[in-house]
Amino acid sequence: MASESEGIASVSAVGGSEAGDGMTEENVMKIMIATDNHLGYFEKDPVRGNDSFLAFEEILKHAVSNDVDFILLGGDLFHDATPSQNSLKKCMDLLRKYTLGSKTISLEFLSDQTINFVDCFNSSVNYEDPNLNVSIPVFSIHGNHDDPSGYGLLSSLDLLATCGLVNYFGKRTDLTKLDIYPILMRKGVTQLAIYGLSYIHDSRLVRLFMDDKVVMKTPDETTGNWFNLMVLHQNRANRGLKNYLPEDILPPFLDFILWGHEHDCRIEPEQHFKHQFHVCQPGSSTPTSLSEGESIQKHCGILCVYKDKFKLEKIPLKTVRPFVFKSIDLHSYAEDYGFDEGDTENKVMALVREQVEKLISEAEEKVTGHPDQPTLPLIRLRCVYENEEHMFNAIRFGQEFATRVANPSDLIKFKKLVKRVDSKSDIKVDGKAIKDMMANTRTSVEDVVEEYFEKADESDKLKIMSTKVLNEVTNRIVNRNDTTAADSILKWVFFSFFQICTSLIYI
Ligand SMILES: [Mn+2]
Repeated sequence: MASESEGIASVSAVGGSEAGDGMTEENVMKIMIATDNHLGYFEKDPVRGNDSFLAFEEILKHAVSNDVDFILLGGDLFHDATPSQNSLKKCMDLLRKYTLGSKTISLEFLSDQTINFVDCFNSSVNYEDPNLNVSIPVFSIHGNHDDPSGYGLLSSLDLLATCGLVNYFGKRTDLTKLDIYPILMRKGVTQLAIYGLSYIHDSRLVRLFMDDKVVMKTPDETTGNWFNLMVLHQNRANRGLKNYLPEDILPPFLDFILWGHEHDCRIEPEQHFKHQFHVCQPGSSTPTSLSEGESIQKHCGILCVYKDKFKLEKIPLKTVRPFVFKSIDLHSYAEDYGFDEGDTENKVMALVREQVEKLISEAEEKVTGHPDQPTLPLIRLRCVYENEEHMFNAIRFGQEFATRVANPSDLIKFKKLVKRVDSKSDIKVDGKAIKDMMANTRTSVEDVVEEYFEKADESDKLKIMSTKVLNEVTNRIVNRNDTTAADSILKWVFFSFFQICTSLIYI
C-alpha cells in the first residue's frame, strides 16, 4: 500500500504508480477527519464558554469549502455524557447550517444498514432518508465522554441521529464478543470499508482481543479491493498494563486507523513499525486540560482515498485560543535570585511574574488573524518545587493578570518534585511478574470501589445495590460529569426489579 501525507493542493497530486489512471474527482473519496471536539467544555465560563463551538464550526466550514464527501468523527463530540440544552442546541444549529443542503452526494452505501446501525437508534444512513436534505453526511462513533448512559442507554449521538444530523455507528450492547461489520461505501473506483469501534474500557477491549473475541467481518473477496479504515477511541499512550490499547493488537489487514481520545495532535500518519497500517491521531480541537500536549497546534485533516492509496492534508485550526505551556524548576533559580537569603516569597513571585510576561508575549505569536479567534490567551506555568517555602498563593497572584489571560485562577500550578530512585538494571521481568503487577494495579475509580467492598466487613457490604451498579454511578459522576447518573441508574435498577416482581406475580 502506498501513501503520502504531505500537504496537497488538489487530489490530482496523489502519487503512486496508478496516478493519472482514472484518478479524477469522481474516483477520489474526500473525508474530513476530526475528533474530540468536546462541545460544551467550560461553557459556563464567560470568557472561554464558546471556544469548543468555534473550533467545531471552523472544522465544518473547512468541510464545506473543501467539498468533502463526508465527515468522520472519532468520538467525544460532547464533553458531558448529558450535555446541556445550550450545548445540544448550538451543536444542532451548526450541523444544520453546514451539513444540510441540496448538494448531490456521490457515495454509494453498499453494506446492510440494519447491521451497521444495529445497536443504534438510527436504522439507516441519513442521506438516503427521503425526508431529509443532507449535503455532507457526518459519521461518528462515541467516545468515553459521550457514551450511552442512563435509562434507555442513550448517547447524545442517538439524539442527533434521531434528528438525522449524524450517522452514529460502532455502538455495542453485547460486550462479550465484538463482531465488527464495516460500513461499505463506493465512489467511482474507490471502495472504502470503515470499521467503527466506539469507546470500550481499555482493559475489557484488550481482553476481548486476546481471547479472539473481536472479529472484523471483511467484505467478500469477490467484491474487489477495499481501503480498510478503522476508527476507534481508546488510550494509545501506555498508561499502565491495563490502561491502553497496544497498536500491535490491531489486525494487520487494516490500512488506516483514525485514533480518537488522545488530545495531543499527532495528525501526521505514522506507519506501524511491524504492520503496514498508518495511525493518524488528529487530537482534540479544543484543550480540556492545560497540559503541554494540549498546547500543540490543533488540526483537522482531509483524507483523500483513491483505491488503495491515501493522502492527508493537515489543516491547522485558526480559531483556537492561543495557549502556551511552560514548566520551570524553581530550585534551579534559587541561587541566582537569592531565594534563601530572605524575602523568599517576593523573590519567587518576581521570577514567576517575569516568566508569565514572556509566555504572554509568546502567545501573541499564536494569534492567527482569523476574525473569530479569541485572542486573550491561556497561559500555564508549572512551577516544580522542592522547598515548600518557594510556594505562594497562586490564586491571588493570578489576579494580577486578570485582564491579560483567559485563566487567571489557574495560571500557576505548583508541582512537588518527585525524586525517582533509579531502578536496578538486572531485574528480570517474567510473565508471572507482569500478571501480579496487573492484579495489583489499581487503574480506575471502579477498581477502588471494587476493592473497598471486597475488603469491607460483612455489615458494611452492599445489600440492595451491587458494586457493579455503584461503580457505574461513581464512574459517571467522577469521569463524565454526569450529575444525573445516580438518579437515572437507580430508577432503571428499581424499574427492572419491579418488572421482574410483576412478571413473577403473573406466573
Ligand atoms: Mn476526549
